[in-house]
Amino acid sequence: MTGKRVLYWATGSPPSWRGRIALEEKGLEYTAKLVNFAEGENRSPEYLKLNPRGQVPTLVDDDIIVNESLGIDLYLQDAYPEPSFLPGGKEVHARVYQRFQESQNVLAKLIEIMHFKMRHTNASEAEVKEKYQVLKDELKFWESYVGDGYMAGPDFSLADVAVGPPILGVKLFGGSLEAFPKLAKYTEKIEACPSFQRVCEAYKNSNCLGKELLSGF
Ligand SMILES: N[C@@H](CCC(=O)N[C@@H](CS)C(=O)NCC(=O)O)C(=O)O
Repeated sequence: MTGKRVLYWATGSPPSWRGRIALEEKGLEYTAKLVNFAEGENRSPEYLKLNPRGQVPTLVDDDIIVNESLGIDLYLQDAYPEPSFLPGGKEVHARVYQRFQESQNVLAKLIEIMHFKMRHTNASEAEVKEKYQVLKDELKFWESYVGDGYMAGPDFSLADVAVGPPILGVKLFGGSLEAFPKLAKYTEKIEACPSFQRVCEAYKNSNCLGKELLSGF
């Protein structure tokens, strides 16, 4: 064991936030290494050896390499069980696993809109509205799921590590959650966690594109 733990990430990347939040919540020491897309670092031969898709995040934990944000979160829960991201018993776990997987819908729809807006800067208002509606329809599910506590019950879990970032992303990328009062309250709650605060600050202090990308949402 050399104790080397590195998370390759990007400030404006909700999948990367998933990795950082999990590491922070586990209280693990690590180095966060920014991957500069503009300079093509994610396509460099060295990086492609770590992540053949050229994507972030990638976790290197000594001699173990993990790609895919949800894979990283599961790996960390498995390798470092405490503090646990799996509170409660079987019944709660069933909900946690479901929401964890289901969070991919929010992430995919968020990323699709962001790509659309970046590529179609001249899109009409109607086109943008139609795209926004897809994400709004998705968020309706989550508005109905979230209670007074976290996304899968009263305690913080893998579900929050997975879905917190894309939901918070709506806000950080300039959208409004006014139409989703429970989600608005939920984002305030997770934003108060030091782990989420750290990624929010890093994003806000970066010169990352996208801060107004969801304006009018
Ligand atoms: N399924 C991947 C998605 C990761 C992803 O889409 N990362 C984006 C940044 S948000 C990326 O690296 N894009 C660069 C590329 O695909 O070339 C995960 O969850 O880790």
